[in-house]
Amino acid sequence: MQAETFFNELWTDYVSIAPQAQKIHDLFAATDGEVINDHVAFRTFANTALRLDLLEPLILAMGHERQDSYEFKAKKLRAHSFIHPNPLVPKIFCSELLVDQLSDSAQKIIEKYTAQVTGKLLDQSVFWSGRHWEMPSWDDYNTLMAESEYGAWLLAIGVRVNHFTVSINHLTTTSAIRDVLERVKSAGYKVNTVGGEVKGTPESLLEQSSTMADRQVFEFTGGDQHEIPTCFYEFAKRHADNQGVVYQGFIEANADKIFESTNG
Ligand code: OOG
Ligand code: NI
Repeated sequence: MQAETFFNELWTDYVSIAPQAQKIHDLFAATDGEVINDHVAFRTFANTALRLDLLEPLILAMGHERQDSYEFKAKKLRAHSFIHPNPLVPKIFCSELLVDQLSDSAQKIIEKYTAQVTGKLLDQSVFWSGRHWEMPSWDDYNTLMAESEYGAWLLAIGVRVNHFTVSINHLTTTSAIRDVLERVKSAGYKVNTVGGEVKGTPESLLEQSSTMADRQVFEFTGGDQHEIPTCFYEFAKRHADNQGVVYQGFIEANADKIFESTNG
């Protein structure tokens, strides 16, 4: 599959549950021309039919290469990032919840829903075809929430893009992340303030910020309707090192805080 088709499919699915992203995108497109996407991110459950090791070949098949690996001990996550030889093709950050580190009751809930995935053919459409199991019950969602916000989010939303990322380097009216944030905030969107609005520094070569996730009402199995966080939009400014090479990696300490954008 062409990377372009892949990212177009992802965008369509993403803005259907994060309409704020389309609006913010259009705000910048109106003044800055084409908005370039730096990366997208996926979340998944380890030890299931959608574990990271099974999703990775689908990402590599588009020409991406494994860039780096990360661990988030407190959140019980691990992740890989992937970069494409064509610098205009967005990078991909894919994390997974280390399910076997959760309590037995949390593991049972995850097993109950993810067992519905087994046997399905895995192709790239897995990333934009919504949740691959029935909507959880409100009880199961909350039981998981008590142990892992990431787990509850993933159970309700599924393996699909949780954010696209505006490349500030490619904007034409500003190159400062603070300007971008002011514009987003004055348009009425909430920004993730965990660890400060801007994560990272020019010295660490990557500055990142994100909105707080959009919210949508879902009908949980059993009939309860509740509004829960869906997906968010990120803004990334990459800096050059002493050799003039623009940093293309991710930073664990930043990522740890970006994860919190669905926690609200
Ligand atoms: C991914 C968080 C990490 C980044 O740019 O460091 C990330 C997530 O929220 O699933 O996107
Ligand atoms: Ni990100």
